[in-house]
Amino acid sequence: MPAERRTLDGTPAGEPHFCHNPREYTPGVAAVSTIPSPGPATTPAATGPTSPVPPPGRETDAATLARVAERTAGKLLAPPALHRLADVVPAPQQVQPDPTEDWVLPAEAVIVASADPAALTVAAQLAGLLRPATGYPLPVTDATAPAPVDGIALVLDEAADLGAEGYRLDVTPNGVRITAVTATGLFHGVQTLRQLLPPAIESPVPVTEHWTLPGGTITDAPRFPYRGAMLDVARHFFAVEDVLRVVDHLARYKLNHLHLHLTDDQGWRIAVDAWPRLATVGGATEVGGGPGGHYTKADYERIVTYAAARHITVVPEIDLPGHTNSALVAYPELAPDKIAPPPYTGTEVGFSYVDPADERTYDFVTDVLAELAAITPGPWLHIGGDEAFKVKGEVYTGFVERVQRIVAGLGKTVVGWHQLAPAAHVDGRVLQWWGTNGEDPITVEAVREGARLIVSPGNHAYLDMKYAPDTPIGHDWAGLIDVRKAYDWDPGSHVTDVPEAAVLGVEAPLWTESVTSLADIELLLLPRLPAIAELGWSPRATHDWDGFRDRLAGQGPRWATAGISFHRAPEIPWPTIPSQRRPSQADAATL
Ligand code: TNX
Repeated sequence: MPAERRTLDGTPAGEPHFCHNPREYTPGVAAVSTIPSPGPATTPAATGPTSPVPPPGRETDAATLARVAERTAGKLLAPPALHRLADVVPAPQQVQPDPTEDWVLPAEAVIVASADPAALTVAAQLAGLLRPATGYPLPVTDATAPAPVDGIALVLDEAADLGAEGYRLDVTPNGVRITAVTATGLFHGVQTLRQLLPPAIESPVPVTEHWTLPGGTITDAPRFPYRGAMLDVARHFFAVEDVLRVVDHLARYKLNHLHLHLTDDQGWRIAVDAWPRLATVGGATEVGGGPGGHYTKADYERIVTYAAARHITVVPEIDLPGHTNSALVAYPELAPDKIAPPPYTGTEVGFSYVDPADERTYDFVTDVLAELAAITPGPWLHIGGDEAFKVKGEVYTGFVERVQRIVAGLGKTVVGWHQLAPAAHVDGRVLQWWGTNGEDPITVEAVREGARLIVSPGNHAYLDMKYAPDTPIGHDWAGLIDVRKAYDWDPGSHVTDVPEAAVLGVEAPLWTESVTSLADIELLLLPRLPAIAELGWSPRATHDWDGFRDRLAGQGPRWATAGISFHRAPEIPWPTIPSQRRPSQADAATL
């Protein structure tokens, strides 16, 4: 039967959405059971003393019949799909639902991937995502030309017209097939597949559930190549595990860059062999007087590797020439007066700077950036450049131009806050816009000379802004940012006179002056991160607040099931959410 073309979010006119009727939602997790993980791929009919499991490839007719019967019964028993093919965040480019093509993941499903190490890695990641909740073995095999199987096929196809990150996902009664040109595309397709399964798929323990996938085809690719979030690990230090968990959140929503703000007045967070006191002394402080901390190179490489495995590029930032008090505490020779300032644990900005008139400063910058470049596989080095209030005019631009040359000499592409704009252009330069009114002739001029923009408007994309006056943590200098404010703007036209072609992408920064724990991070990140992710990924034509908030609402039970805390933003029609885990402190504060 030909697929019926629906509206972009897949909603036929007048069709009620389950989120509007929370009572219809029966979370699978309510049925958490202790079913043991099955051993080899079997069906209930094929197990038991009288029905030995035939060796693979030698199934009896009876076993085949039993499998078919079970699948058919499963379909008859299955409740109508709880969500539809279009209930995905970020919204896919194109959705063609076909409810006659639903598929129920059977216990004996296999995952077949193209015989390519990167594709097989994605297949193994998919199996790792699906095994805990299903309890199914989901063996991963390769095939030179994977044919449709009653299972999941991940197919690399160089000839497919899907771009570097796109994918196509087909759900038919034979199973699911994800096709992409690259393993990155397959990985994004897997994130979509995950959201097409019932929320109970997020359960860390086996759950009784019909693992129904809505039938049809999704064809998807991102609007912008750069989609990111920033974590400030300088104002407060966060353990590697916390950062890895943030990486997981990014991956879910198809973000592909993690910007780490590694240095600031309150702490220096990355080990540098040539300047060891940066980490040991400069890293020993944080906002509020806590112990701080720093990443060893091995820690940093762990983050980079974990992110890379999730198709995310780390963008490290060394903020220069301002925001450097912690470096001056460690090495007073870098200070303009050569006197060590006291360690700083407050939240003011703009008072510190490394001496732009001293050659030793450029040795420091070169050593730091060279060591960082050596452990950073991605193309970017972010050099900050914001709020250097005491380094003005030509001294500032001269400093920046020199540092830009150092970055280029290391074979990296320079990124900096948009204050870098008046400095001369260098090849590939990227400016990160963080203004609040979309007007800046100096940035426009830099773009005319070839700079590209990452847009992070303070009043839409800053995740450290409060949602509402009673949000327990966060700032409000750029205004309050509720979910709608985070969602309702357009990165492609936000900065006046900057054409969409010059916009590399979008990033949501999380500054951490008031953020001290993972629960705090999640409170501010979720649910606004998916809003920014959708702006970066989805075609503008899909932009629709009502549709978005319904789809976003569907993420709530997934987070709750996975034990992820989030802000129950009142403008989102959250369905009844299973309370599988005890709410975190942050949740308690905002429920
Ligand atoms: C401005 S945005 C800063 C940061 C602060 C942030 C707090 C930018 C480039 N600089 O130093 O942490 O505001 O919202």
